[in-house]
Amino acid sequence: MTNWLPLEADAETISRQFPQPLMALAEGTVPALVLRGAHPAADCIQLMARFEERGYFSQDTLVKESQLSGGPYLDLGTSLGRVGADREKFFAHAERTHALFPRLFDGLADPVQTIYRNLNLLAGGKSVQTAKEPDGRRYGPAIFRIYHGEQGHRAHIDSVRRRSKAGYAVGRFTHQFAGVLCVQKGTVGGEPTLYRAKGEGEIEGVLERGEFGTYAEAHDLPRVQIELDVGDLYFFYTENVHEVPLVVRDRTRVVLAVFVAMSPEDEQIFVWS
Ligand SMILES: O=C(O)CCC(=O)C(=O)O
Ligand SMILES: [Fe+2]
Repeated sequence: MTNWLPLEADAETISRQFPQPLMALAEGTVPALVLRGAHPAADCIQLMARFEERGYFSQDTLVKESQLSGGPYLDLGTSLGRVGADREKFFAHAERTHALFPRLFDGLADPVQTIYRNLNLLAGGKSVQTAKEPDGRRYGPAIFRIYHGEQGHRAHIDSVRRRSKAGYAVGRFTHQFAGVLCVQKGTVGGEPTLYRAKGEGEIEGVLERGEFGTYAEAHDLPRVQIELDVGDLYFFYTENVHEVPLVVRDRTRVVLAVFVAMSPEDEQIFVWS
């Protein structure tokens, strides 16, 4: 149990070690795949400057906290969890994100491409694409999450399949993961913690009651904290309990995140936010 450690390597090396790297995450062989320096740090810094210039960090320009999705933190992009209750609104919002992102990244390395390119190398030959419905409507490609001050993300799991979001195509897949690229490193200690515990059975109630911290201590659950530097990218299984601690940050944490869904027997891997 003590050797539940992230695998740190580049995508090619990881896929030589595991023919199906995502299944190694789903089966809990490793808690996370950590790709250091996946995106140029200089481009992350320039992107941050662009955000500040355009006022994207002001509390009023971004989608605000929703208790339903484990906030508080701010989003720049389209969140199925936050907007998906209204399908029309969700797909219209996603189109605006598809229009905005290329303008945002103009002249810089595209961080969405960095995530998709690396995921492709970890896909075990499957085809990676932004999630879409049978009628062709696209989901958001990725989302920036901005953690100011004391913001975080309480212990939770992410599973569209289990939350059965009213008939969304991504609900058909067996396994769900996240990919997270660090755009600005926040205060140390506020980095995500992953637990070796699926959010099912008695743990569901524990999460709902907000008692997971005590439970994890009492059961001595294996856990890892993933410390990221600017440009580092990591992937993990979101059906394991995880959290972004609510520490006091003197530096805002900014990440670009995607969800990823796959089934062993399905040739497609869907990516969305
Ligand atoms: O930011 C992270 O590292 C993880 C965030 C997370 O769990 C989520 O967005 O659902
Ligand atoms: Fe999550």
